[in-house]
Formats: sequence, C-alpha cells, structure tokens
Amino acid sequence: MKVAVVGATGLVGTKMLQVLAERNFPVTELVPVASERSVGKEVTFKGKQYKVVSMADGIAAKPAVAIFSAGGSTSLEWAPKFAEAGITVIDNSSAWRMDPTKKLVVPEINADALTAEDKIIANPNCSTIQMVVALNPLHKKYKIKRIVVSTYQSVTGTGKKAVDQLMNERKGVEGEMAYKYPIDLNVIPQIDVFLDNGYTKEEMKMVKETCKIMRDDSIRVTATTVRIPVMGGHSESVNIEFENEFDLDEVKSLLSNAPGVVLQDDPAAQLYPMPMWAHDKDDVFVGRLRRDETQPKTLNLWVVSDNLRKGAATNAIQIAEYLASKNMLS
Ligand code: 2RA
Repeated sequence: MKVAVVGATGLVGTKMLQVLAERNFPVTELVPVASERSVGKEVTFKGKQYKVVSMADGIAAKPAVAIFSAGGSTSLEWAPKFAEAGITVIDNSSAWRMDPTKKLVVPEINADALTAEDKIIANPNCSTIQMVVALNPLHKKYKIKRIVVSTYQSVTGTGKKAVDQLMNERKGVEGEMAYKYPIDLNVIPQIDVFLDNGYTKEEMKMVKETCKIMRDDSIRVTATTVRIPVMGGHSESVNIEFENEFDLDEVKSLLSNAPGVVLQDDPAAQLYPMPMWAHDKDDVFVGRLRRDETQPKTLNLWVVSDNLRKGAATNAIQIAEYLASKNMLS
C-alpha cells in the first residue's frame, strides 16, 4: 500500500515512520510530504532514503492513505484536497475533531463507527486518548458521571522547539523559547491558548473529545492541563465518580484485561506508571488505584502514556490498520 506521511519531518511525523516500520504496516511505497521549506530533505524509512515532496505532489502520488501531522491550518486546507482525490486522511490535528460529520477515533473504543465513506478521520488529542483508553472499560461497567483530571504533560507534546528549549536550558545555552517561561525546573499551568471561560484549549479538548469518543454526552469532565520538564510521556491524575458502586479488585481485573492497558499498581513494591518507563511504548499504563474516601462510588487513578506513540502516531496507525483489515483503504 502506498502511504503518505504529511508533516514527515516533525516530531510526530518521525515517530509515525518509526511506528509504521515497527508494526510492519504493509507500506509498498512511502510518500513523505511536508511544507515547502522541507521539500527535498530526506527521511529514512526501513533503511531506505526518501525525498520529501510537496503537498500537491503528495496528492499526485495517489497514496491509499495519508497520515497528517502538520498542524490545524495545513490540515483544514489540504485534508479535503487529499480526500477529494480519493485518499483517506487520518488527521492528528485538532481541525476536524469536533466536526459532527467526522469520526474521532480511538480504535480500542469506537473503530466500529468507521465506514469506507469516512475520508477524513480525526485522531484525538494525546491527553484525551490515554485517559479514555483507561476509562472506557470502567465506563462500560459502572457508568462514569464525572471526571476531574489534572495532567503533567511532556514537552514533546509541543514539538521539537520545546525539546530544544528544555535541553538548552539544561546546558545553560541561549536559544529560541517555545514557551513564554523557562520550562526546566518549572511547571507551566497553561497548555495552548486561553478561552473565554478561563480554561485552555487543551483542557476543553479533554472535556469535549471524551464525550465524543465514548459516545456519551452525559459524562462531565473538568480538566487542568500542565506542562512539566519531562520527555517520556504525559501523566494524568484522574478522579472518577461513577453512577454505580465498584469493587476495587474488579476494577483491577477490568483494567488488566482491557486492550492497550497495562496495570502497574503495586504500592508495596513502589510500582506505579512513570514517563521514563512509558517512553517509546505503545501501551497506556495505569496505577495508584484507590478509592476516593471523601465520597462514595469514586475512584482515583494515575495514567501515563507516551504522547508521541499512543497519543499520536500509534493511534493514527492503528486506525489505518483497522481500515486496512476491513478493506476500507483502496
Ligand atoms: C500537547 N496535547 O501536549 C498537545 C499535543 N497535541 O501540547
């Protein structure tokens, strides 16, 4: 299958190439696409060099699928042009996520909603994906009423410029700032821009995307999203109030058996999920399971996952794998 990766030179694009190769996605020809300033650069895929081409040349190459990670405005402009040419687009930006005509997919949860007619498919935000992968099996069993989530997000979620800022600060070298403030030895309680309601865009993504993916608008979500000087993945402290009573051992068993979830929960051994272990893994790691003792039917847990993997590249490629398995990619 001919596969285009749009935004092939960015952090997520590079991870897409790595994950496509690792999962042995049946790529017969890779079409790396990027903005004009990257055209002509080379990327490596399975030991072979490929020249980066322009958007227009990417369409002309007629790939079966184009996995986009090129930002919202590029996606708004170009995804429909790829789709009109019959190419299925899986888009990692926020451009189409809340469009009621587009599916927002986490394969473990709602891949069944996909049809061959879906030509632009949205990949959710990283912080949402890892949370819903962990919570969906619990929602199915106990029905979630309300979620209170605080995130501790890796600088890799911002991109290469932020990784460089952290590393430069660590070395004491002057450089470009991805954030308004230093990030090393700091915590920034702002991810993306502020909206009129006082929440950030990242926080409202967690609110809205959760309901859309889990197909339940009754779930109430309130979020605080925070950037920390970490590389390996995003962490989240999640407080969940259920409609029904739960049993902690049953929760553990549901999570142990949930697709894509690894339970790492042994306080006696000081075992819990951490970004340094989640780094470069495809799973969502869950631990610190305990009852909220301040109110009934309420659970606390801790979720960690590599935001460039399950939060971006892996989820997008799993969508492509699902489409391929159902012969929905031509
Ligand atoms: C972040 N959620 O971590 C974003 C990336 N999509 O900033």
